[in-house]
Amino acid sequence: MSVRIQEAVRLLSGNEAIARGAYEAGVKVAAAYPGTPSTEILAYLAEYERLHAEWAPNEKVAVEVALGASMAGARALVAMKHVGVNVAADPIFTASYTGVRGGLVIVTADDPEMHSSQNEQDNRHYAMAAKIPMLEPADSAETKAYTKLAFALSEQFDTPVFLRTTTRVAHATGVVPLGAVEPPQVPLGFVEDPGKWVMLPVNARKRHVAVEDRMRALREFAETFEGNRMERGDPALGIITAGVAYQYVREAFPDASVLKLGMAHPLPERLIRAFAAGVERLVVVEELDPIIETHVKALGIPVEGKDRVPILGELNPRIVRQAISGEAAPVRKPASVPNRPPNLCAGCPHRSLFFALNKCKVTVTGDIGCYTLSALPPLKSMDTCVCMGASIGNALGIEKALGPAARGKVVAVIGDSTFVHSGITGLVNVVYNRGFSTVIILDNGTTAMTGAQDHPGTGRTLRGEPAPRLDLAALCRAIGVEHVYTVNPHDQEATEALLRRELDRDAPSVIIAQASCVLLPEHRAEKRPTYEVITELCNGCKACGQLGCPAIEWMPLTPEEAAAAGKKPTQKGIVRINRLMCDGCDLCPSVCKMRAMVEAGR
Ligand SMILES: Cc1ncc(C[n+]2csc(CCOP(=O)(O)OP(=O)(O)O)c2C)c(N)n1
Repeated sequence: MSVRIQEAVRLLSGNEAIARGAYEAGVKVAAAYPGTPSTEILAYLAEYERLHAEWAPNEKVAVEVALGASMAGARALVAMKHVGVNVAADPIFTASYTGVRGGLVIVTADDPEMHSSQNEQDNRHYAMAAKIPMLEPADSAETKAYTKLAFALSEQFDTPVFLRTTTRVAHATGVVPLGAVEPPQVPLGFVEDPGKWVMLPVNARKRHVAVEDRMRALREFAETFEGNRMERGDPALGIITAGVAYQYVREAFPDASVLKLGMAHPLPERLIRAFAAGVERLVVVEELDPIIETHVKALGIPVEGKDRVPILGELNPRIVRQAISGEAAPVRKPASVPNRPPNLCAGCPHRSLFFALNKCKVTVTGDIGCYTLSALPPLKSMDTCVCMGASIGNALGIEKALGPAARGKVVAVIGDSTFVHSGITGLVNVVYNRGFSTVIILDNGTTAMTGAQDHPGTGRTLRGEPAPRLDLAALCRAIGVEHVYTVNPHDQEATEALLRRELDRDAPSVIIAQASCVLLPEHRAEKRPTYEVITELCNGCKACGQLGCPAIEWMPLTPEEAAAAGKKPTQKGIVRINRLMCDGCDLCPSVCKMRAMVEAGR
């Protein structure tokens, strides 16, 4: 009698699958800076005790740490969102030349549709520009398999390897077979090899030759890589596709012939020619830019692509069906759910800071974090937002353009994690180039926007262990800012007074607005009074509406209801504080002229 042993399987998200794949590949060092949709990869990896997993201050440092580990013979993984690759591009492009010892995998998690990003760049361009191979999985099982393969290819071809996911692949779950941990392939230890590791021009020129040889070898590999596979179907329609778009194609055209590409760079030319020769109509279905399409056209093969398939945002089976068949597919009625515009939490210290700042009537150069939500109504208090760290440079640029007229008129606001990520050099520049900018660091003690990750200023590591805490005030002083002050933004009087004083100053100054993010467990554990509205006093003026606090609710009244409540019949409603949401920040009483908002139970 034969006994069937069930292979262990798990339901994993793409991000969990990357962590599992890296673990099975024996990864020893993993580094990242958080960024949606990549953030959870490191959190999951940190659960495996055998390896070192860390939050780096930014993506460039994360890549440098991972490359160092690879130089020492360890397998290393670094993960980031698509725009993180912009920050890390400098070491990445030269790591392409140095190559690796231990396998080095760079995860780029792209965000078509910009669910949580400031742009929707297509990072397949990076693979071509940096001459680094790129694998592109379409589901969780493939994601785990490709992560392991990426380490093997990295060592085989002496190159970093990109693993590209998109939001759908990173966050969707699928069944993944688990495997055993592989033994290390490369002995640990740093081996001196200046021709490989010291990229002086004389050595880099030789390494460039090695890079071109490697790309030739990789092009051959791509021709037989089993992740680049033909699925022969009806020859009337042939579709070349990759990543999650493959799933949409299979759903929209189950009978079509499909060439699924698991490797985004380099592309398999002979395979593409063979596929094209066997179909009557050839279409490329890819999200974002026409990268495969351009390549196919460069081979002289007629193909349809972005003339039909949208270049913007995510695809889905309906869009794909309509693009290729031309038939208007029935649009499913979206589920009716209440509209919930993005908003700062009740009690968020950013709201208090921006409320005080609004009174100063200044131009606010902004940055990226939860506080960017202050750009939306009703606060509407941020005037720019470009990329992480840009606020301080933008403020100095405005100052330099406008000269003395800008004095007292421009402030930069930047979160604590963002300041450490890429704001420090901007502040160095303000001092060096004799600016008079006021910089506000919104220190809520966490990287709130991506889910409350630690950073060097929180005094805790990725695994929650104690770490030396970066002293932001001391750092700013060391940079040369003489005027550095800390204020609790919930103290409106003190905050407004400090803002006005520092805005007028003819020298750079830093205000650290320090109050905990309301979502941190230590903050939630504190007992604070909540607030309530004395209904008899509320005249429905809606002055509290300017705060945009989600705990403040508007209760409309009919003239009859108003009269019954002892109000003027013209009063349109009253406000109520949702005490389950109220965090007791004490901001709303400062805007209520009727003194209707009071500590509950008073
Ligand atoms: C180069 C880059 N890396 C990562 C991100 C994702 N991201 C956006 S803001 C942010 C940090 C937010 O933390 P902080 O500055 O402390 O502000 P908070 O959200 O806590 O208010 C991160 C990680 C990004 N947009 N760009």
